Amino acid sequence: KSPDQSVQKETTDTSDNGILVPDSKSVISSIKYHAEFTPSFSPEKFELPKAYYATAESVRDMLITNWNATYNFHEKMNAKQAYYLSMEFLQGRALLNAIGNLELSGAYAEALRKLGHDLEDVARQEPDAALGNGGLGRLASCFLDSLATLNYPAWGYGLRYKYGLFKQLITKDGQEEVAENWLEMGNPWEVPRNDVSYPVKFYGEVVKGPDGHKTWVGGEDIMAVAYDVPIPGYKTKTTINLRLWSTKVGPENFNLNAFNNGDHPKAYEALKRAEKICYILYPGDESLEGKTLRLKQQYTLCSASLQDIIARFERRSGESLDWNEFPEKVAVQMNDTHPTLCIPELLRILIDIKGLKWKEAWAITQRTVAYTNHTVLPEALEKWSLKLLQELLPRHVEIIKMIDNELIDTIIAEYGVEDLELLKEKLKQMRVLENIELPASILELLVKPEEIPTVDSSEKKVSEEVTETSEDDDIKIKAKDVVIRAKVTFDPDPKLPQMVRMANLCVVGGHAVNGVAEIHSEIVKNEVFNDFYKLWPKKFQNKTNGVTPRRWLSFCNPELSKIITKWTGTQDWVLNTEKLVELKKFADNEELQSEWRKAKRINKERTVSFLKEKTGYLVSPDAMFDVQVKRIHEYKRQLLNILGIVYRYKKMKEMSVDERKEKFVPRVCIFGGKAFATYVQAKRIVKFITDVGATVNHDPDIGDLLKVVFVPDYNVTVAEVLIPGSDLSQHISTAGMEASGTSNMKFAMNGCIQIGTLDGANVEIRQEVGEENFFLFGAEAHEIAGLRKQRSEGKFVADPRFEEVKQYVRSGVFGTYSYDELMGSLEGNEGYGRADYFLVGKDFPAYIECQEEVDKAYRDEKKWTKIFVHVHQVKQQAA
Ligand code: HBZ
Repeated sequence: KSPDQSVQKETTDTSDNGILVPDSKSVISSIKYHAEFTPSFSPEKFELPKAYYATAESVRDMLITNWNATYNFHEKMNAKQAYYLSMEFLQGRALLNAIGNLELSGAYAEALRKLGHDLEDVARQEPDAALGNGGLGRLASCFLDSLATLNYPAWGYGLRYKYGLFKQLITKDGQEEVAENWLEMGNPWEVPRNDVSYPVKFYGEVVKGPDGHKTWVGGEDIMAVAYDVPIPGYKTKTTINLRLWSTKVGPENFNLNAFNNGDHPKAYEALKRAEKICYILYPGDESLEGKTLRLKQQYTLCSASLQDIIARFERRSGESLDWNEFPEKVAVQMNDTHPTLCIPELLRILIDIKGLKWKEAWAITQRTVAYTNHTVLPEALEKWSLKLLQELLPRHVEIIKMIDNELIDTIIAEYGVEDLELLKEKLKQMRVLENIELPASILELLVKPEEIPTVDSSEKKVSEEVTETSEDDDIKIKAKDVVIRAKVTFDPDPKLPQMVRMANLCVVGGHAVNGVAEIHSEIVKNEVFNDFYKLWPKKFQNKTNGVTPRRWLSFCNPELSKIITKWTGTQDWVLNTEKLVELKKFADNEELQSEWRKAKRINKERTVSFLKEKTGYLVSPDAMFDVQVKRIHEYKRQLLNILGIVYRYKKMKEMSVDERKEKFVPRVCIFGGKAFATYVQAKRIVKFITDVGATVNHDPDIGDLLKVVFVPDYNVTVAEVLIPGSDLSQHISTAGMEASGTSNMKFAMNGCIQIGTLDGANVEIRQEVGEENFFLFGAEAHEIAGLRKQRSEGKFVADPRFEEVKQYVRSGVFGTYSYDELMGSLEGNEGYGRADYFLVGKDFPAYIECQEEVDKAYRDEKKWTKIFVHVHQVKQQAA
């Protein structure tokens, strides 16, 4: 329930609290007030940056009022609260979203007009809050919008990075990265909570008291300080909180003596070390430096958030505090494995600080936390070096070992000791700890008497040392010589690093594991975590991703929204996208079709100006806008798309003018997306796309028949322009590799037709929109392993068209850059690693044929518009 449903206001009503007076007159006075009293800008002028800031501050006043009401309401109700822990929140801009959700867009537009400004221009002043990389971060932000809208008692927890995702420049060399200082002009959407801070410790050691009680002492202490970002729901007073942590040190850590002695670097050392933690989103983790920093970030998020959550639980419980009630009041959802340290941290607090026993604390933890998996790529499943963890978080390593022991017990109980080889295999695959000997207590059960080696004195010494180390309520090491047996039976490989597998820790430590689309959740159950699924089938669930229809349709596409409201007769679809089904009835209606085309045209014209401004290319809105925007990754196969374009270009060049006009519809092929700064192959793909554009776009033979545009610095704001203005969108990942995709949903909601593989949420979108309305091609997930095997055995015979296109690229048509490495990766030449691992060659012929079908469909205007209307019905689970 909303905190105040009984007093839902019309937009012109006056609120009972004296601040909320959402008509244009009071909006004007609020903006003027902030323009005058917000000290961030000089007083003389009311220019755009200042207008934006003052407007945002006036909106923030309202949000804070609602935030306080929501907070007090949830405090009073003491309902179970959900906490979404995520290293990333890709919020984008807040102004239009906030006034849209508050239904004050009209009042603000009018107020600003009277003050001499246009709302859109004012909104454009806001930098994107890009505290995320891509889908995972944007999903977190969409969830917050929906949780608030649906009146859930829920908060997000994240980090307040000083520099969010880098700004991408496109130069003649491809992608260049520049730091993005999004906080430069201040951030009107955040409220620093100087009174909400928690200590976070690194390094140090664990000491054991006479009663066996463990305490983590010494090391380095920093402070995590809360910055709150109010998140308004749509048509509700509920305004939830996104609490972002920033890091600093207390004054006692400023080395005044060093400063007075002139050693300034030393004086600031601790401060810098602390502040550095929140400088940058996802620092490159190639170096040890980078790795330590990333781990510090993850632990800061987990530790500060859990301390905060626990303090709230204790306060709300008052006299009747009962730790077993914790999971009844608290749900912690981990957005991928990045916040896995929540598990040992909650255990540490419950055991070491609150005095609970292991068993009780373990049960509470498992009932509290849950894990969302977002990837099946083995290289993306996070692992941390045990050595690094041991150094940075010694107590957590002890706790992780205890969790590992619990798991080992479970595995032994499941598989028994009869077939030791099978058991060894399962232990090897499933344990949280990788390449680490088994604890002696467990080995005792496993090793057959005949395997006990003769013990010489040096080995005995080893065994005694190891016997010293372990202890705890439930885990007792029993026999010294058992450890020596371990060396025989489960010898770790000294050449391989000892690692902690975070995903396994999440699966063991939580009560639920979910994939993010039906097909992905099946892969999670049947492949990635199959052994765990067999142990705990009920833990595994599917939660297909969704996107908020407020930002991604209602606000970014007002033209289409008006039409939807007119034809469905209500605005209810903004809250309940199931209502969009109503439109199906009118799919053939000529009046609707013509309105629909007009709306699309307006959106395409907006895209034309945008592309001109960002790239200098002037494209024709008569052409089909064919768009692929997402992070650049080999599995997403931007390479397949661009090779398809190159093939098309080559064919055009071989034809007469009439022939090519007959065969191909004019297309503007738009790409956007960032490559991870150290991902060389992805950066080559960016360079390739821009090189193709540079040739094709200036080819007088081709004219408007084909244009290739790479939009620099793709982000939420760019997506809000490009998606409504697209005709066709591409979701063409190698089947089984894209967990879900979420832009596929955004495009569908905006009536864009899709070409795609049976991957991620494409599968469900296709079911929803109808097979005839989805351009499907390519190998299916269950075929991929076989196809790869075939390739590796040299049995793959490439289609001649694929050979032709690679050769064309190599011929130098697109400039002097050598594409040997890029093309070679598709062939598996020696030195290029995995031979076309993403099966571009295999799917190439099906892809270009499917694109020909798209051309044909586009020529039939009525049919195309009808597909638009159908495509639009896509169901939104997280609305
Ligand atoms: O999460 C994406 C998936 O690739 C996409 O299919 C899915 O729709 C989306 C939401 O569920 N995953 C990511 O965006 N992942 C990351 O951005 C990422 C960030 C830091 C990492 C690893 C992955 O360390």
